[in-house]
Amino acid sequence: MTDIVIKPRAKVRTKTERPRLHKVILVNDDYTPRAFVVAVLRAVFRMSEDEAHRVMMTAHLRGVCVVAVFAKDIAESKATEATDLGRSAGHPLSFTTEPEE
Ligand code: TYC
Repeated sequence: MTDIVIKPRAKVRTKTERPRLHKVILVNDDYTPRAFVVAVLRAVFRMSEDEAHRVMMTAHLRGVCVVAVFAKDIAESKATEATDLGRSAGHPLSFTTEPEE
């Protein structure tokens, strides 16, 4: 009987890279009330009133603010949840994600 020989892949990866973390970014707009932004940050990202206020003001003054860093799927679902809360209330509030360097 003839043996079937399966050739190993030419290159075997020896290094396992950690999956990159993703930033959730709060984007400023001219319409969403400040108190609403703070409430969303508190509800979705479990921030204190002070912390949420600082993040909201940073986005308000600088245009964007990094809210938190998570694994990709968690960052994306939190950004979507927070953006949807704004949309449901008729606000253009926007959260985006991007990979960390
Ligand atoms: N700029 C908004 C206002 O003046 C408040 C605001 C802050 C909205 C941060 C979005 O990400 C934001 N009402």
